[in-house]
Amino acid sequence: MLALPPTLSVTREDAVAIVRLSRPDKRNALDDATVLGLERFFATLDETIRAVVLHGEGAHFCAGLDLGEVTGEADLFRGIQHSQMWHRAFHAIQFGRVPVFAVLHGAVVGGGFELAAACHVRIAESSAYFALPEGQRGIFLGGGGAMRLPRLIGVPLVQDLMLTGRTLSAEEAVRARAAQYLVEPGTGLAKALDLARKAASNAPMTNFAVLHALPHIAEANPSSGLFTESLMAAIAETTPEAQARLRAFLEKRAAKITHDGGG
Ligand code: 1HE
Repeated sequence: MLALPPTLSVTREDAVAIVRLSRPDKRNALDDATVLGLERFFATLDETIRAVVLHGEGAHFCAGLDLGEVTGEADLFRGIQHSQMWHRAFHAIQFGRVPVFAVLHGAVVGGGFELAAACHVRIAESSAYFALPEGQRGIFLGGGGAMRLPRLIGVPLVQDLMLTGRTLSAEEAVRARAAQYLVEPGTGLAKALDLARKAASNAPMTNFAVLHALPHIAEANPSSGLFTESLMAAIAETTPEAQARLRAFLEKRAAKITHDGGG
C-alpha cells in the first residue's frame, strides 16, 4: 500500500479510485504533506485504476492553502519552491494517466479552486461556492491557478473574483464553466462515480489522447494542432483495442448511443 498522509484517504470501487481530502477540522486546507501526498498518489497510480474521483470530507471541498504554513520568516526562495511543489502535484493530476472527476461542495476557495481546476470534470453540489480570497490574505495564486483558471473561466472573471473577493454560487460557477455539472447536495459523489465508471470503460488510448493530446492541440497553432490531431487519430484507430471495438459495433455487439435527457 502506498504511504499517504492521514489527511488523504483512498478507497476503490472496481477500476475507480476515490481520493478523499480528510482534514475536515481544518476544512481540508492543503498543507505540504497533503500536496506531496496528492503528487505521490497520482504519479504512482496502480495500473488497474482507470479513473479517479476526488472529494472532500465534511462540509467543504477545500479551504485552499494551509495559511498556517506560510506565516513566519519570509523566504523568497522557499516561496518559489513551495509554489513549484504545488505545480508538480497538480501537474500529476492534470497530466496523469487517468481522468479525474472532482466533487465540489461547500467552500471551493483559493488553492481548493486551483486543485479543482487541475481535474478534468467538475461536479458541483448546489452548496458549493467558489472564491479567490488571495487579495484579502495578501498573497497570490500559487498552485497553477493563474495559468489554469483564466483558461477555464476567462481573465476578466478571475480578476473580478481576486479583486473583489466575492463568491460564485454553484449555479453561477456552472454558467461560468468552472464546473460542468450541478447536482443536489449529497449526490455529487454518486454522480462522479457514475461518470468515472463510464470514462474507465473507454479505450485507454482514447482517454490518453483526451488528457494529453487534446489540451496540447488546443494550445497549438492551427496547422501544428491539425497535424497532431491527424497523428493522434491514426495512432488511436490502429490499436488492436480500437479495431476490436469498431468490429463489435459493426457486428451489432456494442451498445448504441442512448439519450436519457442529459445532465
Ligand atoms: C484553516 C484554513 C486555511 C480554515 N488554512 N487553517 N483560504 C482562505 O482564505 C479560506 C480561509 N477559510 C475560511 O474562510 C473558512 O474557514 C471557511 C469559509 C472555509 C469555513 O468556515 P467555517 O466557519 O466552517 O470554519 P472555520 O471556523 O473558519 O475554520 C475551522 C478551522 O479550520 C479553524 O481552525 P481552528 O483551529 O480554529 O479550529 C480555521 O483556522 C481552520 N482553517 N481554513 C489554515 N485555509 C497555492 S496558493 C493558494 C492560495 C490560497 O489558497 S488563498 C486562500 C486561503
